[in-house]
Amino acid sequence: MHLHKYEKYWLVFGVGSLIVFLLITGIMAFHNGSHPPSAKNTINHEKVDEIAPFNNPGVHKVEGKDWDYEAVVVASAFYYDPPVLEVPVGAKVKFIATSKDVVHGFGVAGTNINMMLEPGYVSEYVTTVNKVGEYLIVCNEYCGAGHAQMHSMLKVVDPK
Ligand SMILES: [Cu+2]
Repeated sequence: MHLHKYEKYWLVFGVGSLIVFLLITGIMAFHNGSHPPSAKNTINHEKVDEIAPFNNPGVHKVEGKDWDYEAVVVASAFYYDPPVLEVPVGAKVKFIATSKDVVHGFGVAGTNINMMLEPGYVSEYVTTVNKVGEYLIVCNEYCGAGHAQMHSMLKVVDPK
């Protein structure tokens, strides 16, 4: 079979991109531990307010874990509880979030924090935010009429 020179280039480019994308996905999943919400961590979405840790949303200092703070967030149409999260710069933070009604997003602009919050499931992400500033948290999953107004704020502060 004869392949034109440019056709070969495109084939190499296409297969090469596929391999690169699979490598990125593999590294993100197995090395950086970035996973979609696991079916193992479920919650009764009608009783979110009564179930720990969601009965006490906000940022909490924790001891004896691989992270320093837990930021607990409850999303519902069309707001986040709490409306503002404040964490010290450089701290390792575990974001723990869920939804009380429909699918919401939890995207922190300017960082790599981006989770889908599904009713009945708990989404978690551990990261360190190394830059002081105010980061807009937006809902990036269309959730209804108030979707565009659904946002909150992550404040990364210097404790000194
Ligand atoms: Cu939304």
